[in-house]
Amino acid sequence: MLNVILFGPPGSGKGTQATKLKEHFNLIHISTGDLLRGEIKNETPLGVEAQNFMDKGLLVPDEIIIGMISSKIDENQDSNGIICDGFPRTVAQAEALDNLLDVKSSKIAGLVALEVGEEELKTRLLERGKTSGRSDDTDLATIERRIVEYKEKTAPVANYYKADDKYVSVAGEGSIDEIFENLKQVFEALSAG
Ligand code: B4P
Repeated sequence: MLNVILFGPPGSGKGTQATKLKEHFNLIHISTGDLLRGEIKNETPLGVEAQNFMDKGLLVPDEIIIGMISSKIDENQDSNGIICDGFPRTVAQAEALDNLLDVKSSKIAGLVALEVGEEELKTRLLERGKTSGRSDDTDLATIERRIVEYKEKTAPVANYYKADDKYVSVAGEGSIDEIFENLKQVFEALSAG
């Protein structure tokens, strides 16, 4: 199985590129952001709780995310592999993901980090906020809070995978197609082992 984490700060293009990569490599795309927005739309208890955090630009508590990922991985046991988009976002989530895959005798092949400068992130998210209806994209202070959360809680996840020699960095600025071509090469190398 080819299980890859697509990693990077908010607005770095994880969701955009995961959609293209899943088609090309026939993988399952699991996005915790999309799952949470689905729960919010359906007004479930989980969604109501998550929205409080997301609207403030904060990460949703690990217990909620780990439960959600666990059921998604169970549903997709027979796939060629998984693109993890938007998780793990904390070291606790990374450890939980390793344990979930271990039970299925599977593992993460690599973490692929999209590198994008902070000004570009803010521009992209504010631009998306004009049309997305996402409350976390419309307010600059909330976007800045998300970037701080990333630096404090999510960036350390890269070190967790660096220690295992599973970290690959890719430039995330440029055209969507250019970045996709570079990512394809990285995924091919990971799939060749
Ligand atoms: P997510 O839904 O994961 O999304 P994201 O960080 O906003 O963005 P992504 O990097 O996927 O960017 P995209 O491709 O869309 O998180 C939202 C919130 O959910 C979090 O703040 C948190 O509260 C919560 N959450 C989610 N997962 C969690 C977890 N595991 N633990 C705790 N909390 C969690 O691209 C952004 C924009 O840029 C788009 O408009 C796109 O068109 C544009 N773009 C992309 N590539 C471009 C390029 N090359 N050039 C120009 N524009 C580009």
